[in-house]
Amino acid sequence: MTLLEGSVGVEDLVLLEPLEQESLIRNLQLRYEKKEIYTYIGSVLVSVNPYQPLPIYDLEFVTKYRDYTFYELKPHIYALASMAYQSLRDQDRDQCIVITGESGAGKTEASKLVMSYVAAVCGKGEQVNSVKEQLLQSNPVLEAFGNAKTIRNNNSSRFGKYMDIEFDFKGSPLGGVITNYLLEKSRVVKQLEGERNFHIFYQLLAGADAELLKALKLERDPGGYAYLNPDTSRVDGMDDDANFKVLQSAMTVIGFSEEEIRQVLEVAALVLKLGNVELVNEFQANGVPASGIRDGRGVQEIGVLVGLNSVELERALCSRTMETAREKVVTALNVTQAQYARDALAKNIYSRLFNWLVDRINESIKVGTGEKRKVMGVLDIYGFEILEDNSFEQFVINYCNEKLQQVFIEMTLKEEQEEYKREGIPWVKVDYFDNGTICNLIEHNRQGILAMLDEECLRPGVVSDSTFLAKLNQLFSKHTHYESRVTQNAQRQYDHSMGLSCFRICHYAGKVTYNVNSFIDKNNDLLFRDLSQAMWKARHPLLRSLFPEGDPKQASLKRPPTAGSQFKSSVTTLMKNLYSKNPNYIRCIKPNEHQQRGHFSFELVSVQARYLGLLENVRVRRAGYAYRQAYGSFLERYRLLSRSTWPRWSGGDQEGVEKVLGELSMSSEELAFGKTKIFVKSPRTLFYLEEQRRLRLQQLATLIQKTYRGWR
Ligand code: AOV
Ligand code: MG
Repeated sequence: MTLLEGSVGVEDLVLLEPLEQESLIRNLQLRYEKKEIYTYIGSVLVSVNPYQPLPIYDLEFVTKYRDYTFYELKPHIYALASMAYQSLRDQDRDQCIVITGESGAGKTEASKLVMSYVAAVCGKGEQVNSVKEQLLQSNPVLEAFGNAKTIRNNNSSRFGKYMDIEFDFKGSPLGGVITNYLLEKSRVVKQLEGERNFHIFYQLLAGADAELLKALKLERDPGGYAYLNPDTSRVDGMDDDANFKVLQSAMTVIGFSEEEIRQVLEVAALVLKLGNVELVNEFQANGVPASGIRDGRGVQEIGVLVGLNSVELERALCSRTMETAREKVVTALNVTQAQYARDALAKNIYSRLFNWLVDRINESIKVGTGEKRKVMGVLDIYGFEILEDNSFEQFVINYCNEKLQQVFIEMTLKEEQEEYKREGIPWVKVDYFDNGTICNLIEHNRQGILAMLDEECLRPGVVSDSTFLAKLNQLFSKHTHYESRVTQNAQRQYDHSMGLSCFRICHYAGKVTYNVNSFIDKNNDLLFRDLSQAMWKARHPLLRSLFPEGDPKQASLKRPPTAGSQFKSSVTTLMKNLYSKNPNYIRCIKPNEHQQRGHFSFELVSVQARYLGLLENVRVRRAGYAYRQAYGSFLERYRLLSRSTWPRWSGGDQEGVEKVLGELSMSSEELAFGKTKIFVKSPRTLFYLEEQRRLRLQQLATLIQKTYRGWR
């Protein structure tokens, strides 16, 4: 193991001296400049996005990392994947690999590297290979429908993903299960300047042959679609046409029939065409504003495409039926309302299509019951977000990160504790920041912010974002992690700079101000019944199946769960899942804002290091004993420092280590002798050892040279 390579910084941040934010970032920078993008914190892997292809992922590397243990080679994502896989196969411990970091930091690439490594080393044979192929091909499908170009990342995942890969007792893959979280569906109808809609739309327009386009009633030019930003139809280095072929072949490998692929594309086309349905002002006979459709051709084409009565679709878009126990009242929507309804429909169709795709992939890769299996979970999920304007989406994303941090600290400490116990070493108490109160503030069943939001959404009478905020202000005025314009912060001060419609949470990673505008609406996530009923009437089997609640026979008036409570329950399930497994962490960092190779922004990385809690991580890791090593490996490295063990030693490993350290007269407080490992408290001791070793090597080299000369 190489600890101190001088110019490339330390390979393990646990060995950093002095340990501060500044030296930590400098160390990452030093390494990054030498194209060493990976660094450890104990068993945690920190990865800085190189923004260039590095020659470190080919088969040669796979083999190398398969055959060596964790610390014997340079830090690498393969080392982490290898350790996880071996521990799963040989020690029967289920694993999870948690990948976090902000947009563009390299999470998705990391998850693909882990998957491809595992695929390369696990099992052989035709059957096994076809399972591997299906698992790997789920990526291009989910990316086509779930990724988009954003300002921060040309291939940004707009959903969170957790994938369990299941293995048999020998370690050969059997299949898997994918869970997706919170697709950013607002993108379907609107994108920021310089951003794109989901890749699929451009892939379809660029890649479909003329015949398919005609059948889907589409024009090739992306400029003709209201739902696609006009000036950003191309992305540098991205070939939509080629990717469309990749998508089709991936779907085929997974097992989608030609008919299914066709229907999926028809639904995607439907979304594009909905965007072009132009709504205009109309007035009813009594002068009340209503709305209508400017040009009937679009709606007619939609009707033909998915087997819908176009008159009915128009009616569903432009009016709303209110049902009471006794009667049905139809009211006309004005243009704004009708546009809202149209966009809500498009977003709903698309996000349901996405969920359907995930379900359909799962159907193909799922493993039959009965067989006992080992599981490796891979989580690729959005990191902590602080934007200029933070809304409901940031709120739930940051909540998820708060939970992940909690799991992380608890599991890291637990693992330390267990190792000490295994090795028979007394536990040293560690002080750390416990974010339990923040999690509670958000998720408490009755008194959490999410519960308050649900309560507002379900309360009869006039509810609004501001009544929701007023409630929070009242309830949490004394909470140490909650602030708003009308509540005092921990220093008993009012913050007048905060907007009136905002509240602020002091997350573990920093303070975030959320604007409550549209919280209620986003949490409700309701689609007018008229629209779901219209969709259900379509003759298109896939489209129809996406709107089961449109079936009048099914129409119970039961309300679907709110977006917030759905998210909370999926986060809870996720956490349970993670707690049941042995965790492995990959912390991804984005070196600059420009997706540029070779450029390392100190400030930007500092912020991320804070969000990722890296310093805290090193502290926790170092709180007891910074460094531990099996007696054998330790002796192998340092035995040249003692006359008793060099050049020959025939005693036991532990005894040898005792000899070496005894001769160096180390303070006994610095060391603990476990059952199989030696524990070293401070990195300084290790530096000392390394320095002694370097001097000794020099000495030996001179000696050899002299002897050699003497011979001549
Ligand atoms: P993300 O998943 O963390 O962002 P990606 O994994 O999509 O980030 O990485 C962004 C881009 O960085 C990729 O498209 C690659 O061009 C480059 N990149 C990342 N990792 C590597 C690597 N190991 N080697 C070479 N290039 C890399 V987001 O999905 O936006 O949160 O929502
Ligand atoms: Mg991603």
